[in-house]
Amino acid sequence: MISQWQLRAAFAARLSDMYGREVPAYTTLVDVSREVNEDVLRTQGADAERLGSISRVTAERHGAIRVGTPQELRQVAGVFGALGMHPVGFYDLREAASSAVPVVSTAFRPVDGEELARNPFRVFTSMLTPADPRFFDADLRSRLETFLAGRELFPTELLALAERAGADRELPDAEAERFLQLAVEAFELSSEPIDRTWYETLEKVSAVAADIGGVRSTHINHLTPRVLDIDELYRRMTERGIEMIDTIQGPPRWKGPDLLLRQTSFRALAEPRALRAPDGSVTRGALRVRFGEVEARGIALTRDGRALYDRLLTLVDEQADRHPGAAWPELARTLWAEHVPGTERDLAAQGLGYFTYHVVPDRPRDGSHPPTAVRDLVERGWVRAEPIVYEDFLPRSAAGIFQSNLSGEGARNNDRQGAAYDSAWLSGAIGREVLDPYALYERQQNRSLAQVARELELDGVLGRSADPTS
Ligand code: OOG
Ligand code: NI
Repeated sequence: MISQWQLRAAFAARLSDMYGREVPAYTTLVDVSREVNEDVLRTQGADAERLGSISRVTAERHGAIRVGTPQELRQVAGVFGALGMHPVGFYDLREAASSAVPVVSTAFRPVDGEELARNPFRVFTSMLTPADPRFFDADLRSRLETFLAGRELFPTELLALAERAGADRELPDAEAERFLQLAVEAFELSSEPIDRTWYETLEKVSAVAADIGGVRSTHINHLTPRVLDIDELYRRMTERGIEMIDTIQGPPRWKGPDLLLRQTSFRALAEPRALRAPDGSVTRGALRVRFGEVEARGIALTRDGRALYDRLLTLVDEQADRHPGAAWPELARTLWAEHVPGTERDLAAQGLGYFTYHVVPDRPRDGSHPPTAVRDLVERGWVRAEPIVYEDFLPRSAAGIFQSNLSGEGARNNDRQGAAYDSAWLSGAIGREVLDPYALYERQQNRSLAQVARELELDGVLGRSADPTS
């Protein structure tokens, strides 16, 4: 029998092999990431593994895929459900992007600590929004919906195996092999000729819409390795002559703890694709839609921490507008130093970051009673705080990654009212609850506090709603 996590790890590894064959520059990115990680491990020692073991980080990937309809999203949720991955978070990239990115998204990922440690594979999954009149008029919407309704992304056999794996949380060897084969195939780039006129019609509205709704299949858009020093990676990729986008998205490089997520990518490459002209003839063309991305992960922030992050981004933007000559990362670094706690301890004490708490084996044993506040327990050496790594995505960074790799701005009519989507709508569409990432981190933190309370016999003092800031 092959368990869910083994299926997940095998799927991630096979997808990586497949994508490496399709996009050789991805292999370079993986190689350089590995070199950087080895160097960081050598210079920083155990500190380098504070946000995940080196074996987890080396195998860690996130994928990005794009589908067209709620039904396709439900099907893909079944495939990821088989791998023990659940929808977490709602991202509205229509709002986060200034150019035309007509999608709403979620991320499928494992949710509990043990599963994440085994293999944290996650997939950022976007769904097209043909019903949004800012992008699609009634005629185009109806043609698009008809086109999408007539295609099949996932064969019935795959969906049936997925359902079985989801229910049983494992598959017999032969079925597991078949499932993996079909699942990887479903995300390969198709060689079927693309109707050029239809693709171009959609491309005028949005390159993303064309990539999703202009073809009869789906494909992995990118697969992202995790690196421990993204600035160094950026330098080394540039040195190798690979053209990177202008920026690293997310928090700036600074002296304090790594927070949330920093990402960058290399520019979308021209890939040969078969195109069908109106007269039926097939020619070899090229499309630029797939790129290579890399990420560095930091500490998960609480709602307050995240509000601070969002506020600082706005502040940096305002200052950048006022001082057109100033470099964004420099402005950001200055503001960070001013407003963000420079140590993990202060992040925890101010309730800005998520941590798990653990009783220290060599705690004071002089007969004294432990203090009853989490902050005091940490400060007086009874309890140690370990950062919880951020497992999710950032809408503004995601929009930045989308945009920096689009060939054109597309078109959007902001005079029209956008179609409304939210997490509850998405849950209904998928037929599974879209989980709240904050609730997941909080549960992990609270479980560790409950354990501390049991071990130190502080039950009732450090209650279920233990607040590490108190
Ligand atoms: C998804 C872009 C967002 C990320 O890492 O933030 C993303 C896409 O291009 O389909 O992958
Ligand atoms: Ni990505």
